[in-house]
Amino acid sequence: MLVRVKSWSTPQIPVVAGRGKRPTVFCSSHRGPADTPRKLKEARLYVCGITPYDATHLGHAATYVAFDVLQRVWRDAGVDVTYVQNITDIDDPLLERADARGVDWRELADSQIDLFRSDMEALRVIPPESYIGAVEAIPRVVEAVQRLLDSGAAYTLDNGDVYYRVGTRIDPPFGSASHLERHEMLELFAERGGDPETPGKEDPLDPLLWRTERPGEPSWDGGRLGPGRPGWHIECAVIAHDHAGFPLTVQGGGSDLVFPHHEMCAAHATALTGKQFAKAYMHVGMVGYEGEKMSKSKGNLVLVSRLLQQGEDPMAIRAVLLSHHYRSDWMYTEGLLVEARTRLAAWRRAAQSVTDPDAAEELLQDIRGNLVDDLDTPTILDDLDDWAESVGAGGTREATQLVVDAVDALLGIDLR
Ligand code: 5CA
Ligand code: ZN
Repeated sequence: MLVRVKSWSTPQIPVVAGRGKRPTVFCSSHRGPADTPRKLKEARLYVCGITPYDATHLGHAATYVAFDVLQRVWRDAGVDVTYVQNITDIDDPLLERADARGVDWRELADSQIDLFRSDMEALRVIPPESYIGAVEAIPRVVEAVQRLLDSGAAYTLDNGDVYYRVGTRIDPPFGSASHLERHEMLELFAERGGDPETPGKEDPLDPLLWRTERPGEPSWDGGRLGPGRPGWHIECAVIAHDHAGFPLTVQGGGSDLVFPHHEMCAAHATALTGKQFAKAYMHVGMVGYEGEKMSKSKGNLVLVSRLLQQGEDPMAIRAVLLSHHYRSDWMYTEGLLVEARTRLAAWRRAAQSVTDPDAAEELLQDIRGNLVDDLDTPTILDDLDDWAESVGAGGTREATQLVVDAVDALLGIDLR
């Protein structure tokens, strides 16, 4: 089969002297520190990828840069990382947008995936080893849906659409990823792509697994399911299973995916394999603009590609993103970019100067220490400001190089 989707090229990552510790990250499911093994050697990281229309806005970029930092910190601690990301290259919102623009959905998806890849490259995000489109995963999704039907975890409506039974007995049980009350689940389900009102469903929360062919919509061979196309959550469950394996060390994405997406992925995964889906869930706060969550549906977007076109330095964009803790919600303003440019210029000037070796060593420990503590990048950027003010009084170029390498390897900010 032709593999249509390629990831992007890997940035150079300098080796930094010594070794960092494994990070303690906040797990949204435990609502506290994730209980990853202290001696973790291999990590499986799955981060929910884009639905390719109107990408890449700064909210997407914040999410992928946050997990990029996680990956860098793991690598610095000697952890071997398997990183998988999907592309939701077939789904209702993509088809609706293509229709509205009067373009072919495949062309829309391809052009947006291209933009996303070049944006990620510019931001120096380490690419996933497996970058998998929903479309290429369809044969595996069909097998999985068929198995869920055969085991009684799914049912077919009169029109042929297949739904997952959220009441299926699984361990860990449905609800244990998000810990939400049923009324909260119902509200979020309706808001975020679910269809509580569809007649014939056993439970309003049951999510779609396979949508049978409709006139004018693309469809694929579904074997005994009949022609159709996959639901959203089963896509990520299957891709994560096939390319990373369960349990994932971390399942990641923006906080808009806590429910229903990650809860349903977990349910599908456990119903299919008997295994826990993920040991920990990490969710990045929502980036907003002009008073609202930045989202494709609202259209209040600041696109990375547009900033780059206007000549913006990608490292300044990265500095804006890292100046907020990954878990906090924040509003983007142009002022943040102006501030980031000034800081970056100061760090670059400092990178041309000499640093006291003890101060450099201390800063390296400080960077590592703050990263280990749930990726506290804002504190590190403040400490870099202090470093930039203190250089030049004496010291060596080698000491400066140590700082430059650490900032590059651990934060992905290139000061050259
Ligand atoms: N394709 C699905 C995931 S399988 C999806 O949510 N696509 S997306 O294009 O809408 O979003 C891509 C990623 O960016 C997701 O992890 C999402 O949670 C995150 N994201 C979307 N909007 C924002 C935002 N405003 N701030 C931070 N992260 C965001
Ligand atoms: Zn996903």
